[in-house]
Amino acid sequence: MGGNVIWLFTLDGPNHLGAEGDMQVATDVSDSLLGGNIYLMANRQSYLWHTGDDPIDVSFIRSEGGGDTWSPPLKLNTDAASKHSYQYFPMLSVASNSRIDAVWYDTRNGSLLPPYNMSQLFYTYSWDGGKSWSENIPVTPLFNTHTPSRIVNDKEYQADKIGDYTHMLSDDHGAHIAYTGTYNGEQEVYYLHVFPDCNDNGRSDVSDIELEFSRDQDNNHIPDECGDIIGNAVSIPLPWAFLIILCAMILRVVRYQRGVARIVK
Ligand SMILES: [Ca+2]
Ligand SMILES: [Ca+2]
Ligand SMILES: [Ca+2]
Repeated sequence: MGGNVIWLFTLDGPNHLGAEGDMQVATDVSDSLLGGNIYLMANRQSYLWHTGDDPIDVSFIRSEGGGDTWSPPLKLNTDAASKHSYQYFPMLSVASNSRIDAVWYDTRNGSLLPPYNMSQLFYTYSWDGGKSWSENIPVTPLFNTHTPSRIVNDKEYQADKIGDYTHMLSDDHGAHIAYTGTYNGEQEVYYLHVFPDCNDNGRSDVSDIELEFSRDQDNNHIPDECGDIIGNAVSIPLPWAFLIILCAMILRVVRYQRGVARIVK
């Protein structure tokens, strides 16, 4: 997975007792071209980790070879590395139309100082077997993972553990999640429905295409008005694009001048 699956055994972390070995496995059981693929997702810490480095990320690997061969790991959280950034409690499931849904707890928008006790859930999805993914999408408000506190001998202690008591199942239109939150000052189980919505109309993009509100001429499950919408797709960075345009313009000017020179001769 590109690192160690660690135990977050620190009072400053979002979940004092966990989440060692929290690895999710999902398979595509459809008869599509992606059928038979196996996917793994885990929270992991870099092998080269040092104090002060980003403590943990969520990563993903895929197998098209029945588990005999695996892809290189891909980091699913796309925020910048930060010592304040905990991504943990991975959830992974595959829909019957081969979409992969991935969700995790994330502190990136919480406190920038210890304790890192404010988390929210983030979502991303893939339509091509995990080769490329949508942007990271926050799908819940922040909540305090150290709630409720408890009193022992008149001393207040934070909650030791909020999870990893989560579960997610996908259908063609989206994913259904059960997770623990603390919006009412105590640990409670919540239901969450997430779905791909690249055109931001509040309806699953699968429904948009089925109901013909959107076209999908290239049959990639993505409404054509969204383009490729992929959050981590390989794209030409702006400086390179600018450089290429500049070179093309220079080339055209040189060709034009040569043409003019030939005419003058
Ligand atoms: Ca991180
Ligand atoms: Ca939509
Ligand atoms: Ca499309």
